[in-house]
Parts: sequence; structure tokens; C-alpha cells
Amino acid sequence: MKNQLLRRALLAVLLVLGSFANQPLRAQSILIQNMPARSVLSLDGNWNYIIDPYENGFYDYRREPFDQSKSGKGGYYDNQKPSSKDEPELIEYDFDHSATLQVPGDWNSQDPKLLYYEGTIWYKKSFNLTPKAGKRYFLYFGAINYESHIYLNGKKLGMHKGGFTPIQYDITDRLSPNGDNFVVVKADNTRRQDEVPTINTDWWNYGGITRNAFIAETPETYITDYKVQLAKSDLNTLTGYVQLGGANKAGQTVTLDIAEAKVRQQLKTDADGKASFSFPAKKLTYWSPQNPKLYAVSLSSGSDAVQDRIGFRTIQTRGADVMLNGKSTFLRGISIHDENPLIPGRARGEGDLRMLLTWAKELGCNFVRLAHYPHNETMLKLADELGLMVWAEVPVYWTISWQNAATYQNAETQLSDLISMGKNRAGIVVWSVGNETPLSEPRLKFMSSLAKKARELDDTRLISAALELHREGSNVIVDDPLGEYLDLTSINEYAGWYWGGKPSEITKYTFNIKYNKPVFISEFGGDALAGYHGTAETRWSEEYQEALYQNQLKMLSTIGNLRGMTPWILTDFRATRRQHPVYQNGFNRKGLISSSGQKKKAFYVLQEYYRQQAKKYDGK
Ligand code: GCB
Repeated sequence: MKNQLLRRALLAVLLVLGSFANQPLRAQSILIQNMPARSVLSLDGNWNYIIDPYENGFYDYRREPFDQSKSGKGGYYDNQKPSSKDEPELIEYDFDHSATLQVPGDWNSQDPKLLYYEGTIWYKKSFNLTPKAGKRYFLYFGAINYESHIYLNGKKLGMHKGGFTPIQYDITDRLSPNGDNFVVVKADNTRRQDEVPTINTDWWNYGGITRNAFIAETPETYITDYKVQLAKSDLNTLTGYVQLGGANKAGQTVTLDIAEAKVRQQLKTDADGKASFSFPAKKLTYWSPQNPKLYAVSLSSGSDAVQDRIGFRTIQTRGADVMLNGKSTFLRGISIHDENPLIPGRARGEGDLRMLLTWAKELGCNFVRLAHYPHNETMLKLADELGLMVWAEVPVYWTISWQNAATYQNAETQLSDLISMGKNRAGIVVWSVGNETPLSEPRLKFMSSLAKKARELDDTRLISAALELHREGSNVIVDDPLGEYLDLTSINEYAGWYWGGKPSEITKYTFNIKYNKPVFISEFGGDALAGYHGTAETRWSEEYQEALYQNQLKMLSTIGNLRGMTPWILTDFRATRRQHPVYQNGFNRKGLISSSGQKKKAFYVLQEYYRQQAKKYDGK
């Protein structure tokens, strides 16, 4: 009897193990640094797709997921084909005869019937790759919005949440030896309260594989991660680490070469494959917006080598000042979404991104706020190259589920991935942990934990979040307790648009800010339809927006600690909330540049103000 019970228990355990054996959910471990610089097989281009609002390709008719079943089969990821003509099986999908979508690219802008679609779409791409002995292979997606389930040759690699951070899987032992492979992605952009972002945002919920896809090849032992930066607030010390992965990562030699700076260091990895370093930096030319100097940095170990272009600078605050390379600076910024309104949908390539940053330069910026989520790795590299400091942010936006532990974990993972991706970029000077989050105890715990996490992961940059204000008469008060944890007191402030009357009335407001830190206005603005003219009191007109900017700048000049701003926003952008049929038409019109590329009057107001600030702080 006892034996029988034991046997049954054993059988139950084996059954459970068996069902999981089919689909080990490979959590992505560490993000490999600078993946696009590797030898890659691009998976960009056409992918076949199936729209699946009922998720028939994922669940059986009892709503049990196929990929959790004993066989692990039955889902669209099998990419099944009829096996014999005599006994045709019932297969109710066929990727190869389905239409295609371009990758990278959101689905909304590629097929009119997908414009407002929120739900699941399956993507499939076949590719030829015969794995070579002694090599490792990693499948990479720059971003998939929002939840993705990824399968290679019918087997699950894993699930990823978060629409703006890279996804990587080691697929070395999953590639077919004969070279015929297929990858299937279930992308689901359903909005949910407990996710990050939550259900409510002011941007278009673009779905799909929105950034590049490729497979990178590395040697068996490879450079996983590295950080090469100046030490915290120290212009004379280069510090960082190199991390190897693979079987022979311990006790290896790593060479760090920055030829132009006459740096050549031989490092030894420890038992975990990590080699840390710290040494004096001699005669470096520091990165700055005036001179965005980047050094060619080369890391090599065994047969692996990675090249990067890295700038060196320090950023810190002292009282009211923001100090770049030890010198006080004013952050002449503008906010930007990952969208170039001249093309439909998300920005897709370097050209779209370069155009946005070139406009920011023309405006006189030395700073950009890449709102409200992690932007493309290419964007971060372009900012380095063009001499723009960057505020990088996670989509902790408005009213998140503050008390849900999984929501916090999700936000923290997105923050960690953003910091991992951006840590070698000189341009990034601020990590923002969120935007306009409403005061409460649970929110303070959530947000301050995120701020502490950001500092723990990277203490060389400033930490902030876009805060809200409240008013008593003409007194604008900023006393959000989260401010204690932040380096910049950043405020979103919409005098003259959402409150405070007409633009001409807002100069009466004065600011009462609790913290003696640099004050940064992370947003202000108002909508204007380009080409629509009226007086300074005609809402939606260019003149109204112009007056709003003029009076905002007057009002803000009374803040003694003011050290920068990123008005909202560089260009008009698509937003489902913006429904006015005459003035908005599905666009948030707070852009200084319209959806057809036309500069509005307010553009020139800010440009002139930035000219004066540049003169005051940089002497030109
Ligand atoms: C805000 C939000 C931003 C919106 C903007 C607006 O405060 O941070 O995402 O788009 O206001 O236009 O209302």
C-alpha cells in the first residue's frame, strides 16, 4: 500500500516535470552589451502574420495554453503543414499563405484594419542558418510591444513583458543542424491595469515587433557585458568591468584598448568570468555638447572582440547647479516620443531618428527627454554622436498598480534593462523612474524603491522623475516627498493650458519648491494646429502657443534654481485620447513642429531663449 502511494506520488512528479520539459521558459539572463555591433544575421523584412483576437493559436477550446500541455503542441508556433495528401489533417492556419508585415514596424500603420487593433498577432519568419561548431547564437529583438511569447522551431524560448526593452535568447542548442529554421512570435499589446505602462497613456498603443530583429553569432566564450566610464564625479579615473560568458570564462585574459587615449590594459577574469578595472585616465578630451568626443574602444578576449565608441564625462549636482565635467550648465532640452510624424507609426530606422535629433539641435538644444519609455539603442548612440545629453525614462506613467508586487518587479526589470543598455552612453545623464504619479504612501514606496534601485545600478548619473505640483492661489507648490530621493526636482507644469487662465495671465504665478536642488521643468506646453492663426487668446492657434511660451519663460525666470527644461514636445504625435475633429484628429498638437514638418511660431520663441541661455552658460 505504502509502496503504491509512493509510486503514484513519483508518477505525479514525473508528469509535472514532463510537461515542463517541453517548454523551459528561458528567462533572459544578462543582456549582452551592444548586440547590434556583433556579426549578425538580420531577420528584418517581411514576416507572415495572423491576427488572432481570440488567441486560438495559444489556447485550446478549454482555454488551456497549448504550450503548457504535455505534448507542448497544437499552437500556431508549430507552423504546421499537412503531412500527407491522402489523409489531410485539419489545420486552420497557414503562415506561408498569410499576408506579411514589415519588421521593424508597428502593425497599426501597416494595414488600415489594424490601426486601433489591440490584442494578439502571430508573426513567423523562416531563415537559413547552419550552426557552426564552437559558436554561440543569440536571437535578438530590439522591442516587441507588449507581451511576447517567442518560439524557435516549434519550441518555446520564453515570454517577455515590456514594449521598449531588448529581448535576447541563447538559441545555440535550438537551431536545426540542417539549417532550416523558423521563429514564431506571439505579440500582444492588450492594455492591462497591472502592467507597465498601465491602461491609460497619452500615446498610441503601437503593437508588434517595432525594432530590429537579428541573430548574433559569438565564439563559445564571449564578451557578455562591459562598462567603460569615468568614475563617479572623477575626471581622472577610468573604471568599469568586462564580463565573459560561456564555459571557459574564468581566468581569461581580456584586452581593453583605447588607442587614441593611449590606453591598453590586460585584465584577468575571476572565477565568475568578470574582470573589474580602475586606473588613471590621462589627457582625455571630455565629451560635451560643444565637443561630443567619442573614443574607439575595443575589447577582446580569445577569439571574441567588440568595438564601441564611448565618450567620457562626469555629471553631478552641487546645490542648485548641474555640473557637466565640473562646470555649471543649463539643460536646454525638448521632449521627444519615439515617433517621427512624417511617417506613419513608430520611428523605424536611423534616418527617422536622426531627423528628430537634428530638429532638436536646430532648436538650440543640448539635451533631450526621451519620453516616456526606453528609446531605441540607435537613438542613444546618435545622441552621443550629435552632442545631446539625454533623460532616459521607464513607462511608470500616471496611475500604476502601486500595491502589486509583480507590477513593481516588472517596472524594476524594465529599469534595469534600460540602464544595462545605456550605461556606456556619455549622452545619458538622467535616469527617470516615472512620470506624473499621484501622491500616496504605496506610490512613494514604489517610486522611492525604483529611485534607489537606479542609484544602486548606476551611481554616476542623476536620478529623477517628472513630478506634479499643487496650487494655493497664485502660489505654485512643489513638495512631493519623492523629491527627497531625486537629484533634480523635475516638474510637469501646464500653466496657460490645463490651468491658470490665458497665457497673458500666467506671469502672476510664483513657485514655492521644497528642495534646494536644481529645478528642471520636464514639461510645459499647449496645442497649436500649424497654419491655424488667431490672437494670443485663440486656443489651438499658433499665436496662443507662441504667447504661452513667451509667458512661460517669463514666469519660470523667477525660479532661482532653474537649470533646465524639456517643453512638451518637439513634434506633434499620434494619441488616441486626442479626438477634436478640427484641431487634433488623433494627434496631440503640442509639438513645436507639426505632423507635416512645419515649424510653428513657438519654435522660434524657444530657439531664441536657448540662444540666450547658451550665451550665459557656455559663452556662445
Ligand atoms: C503630460 C504627460 C504627457 C502628455 C501631456 C499632454 O503631462 O506627461 O505624456 O502627452 O501631458 O499633452 O497632456
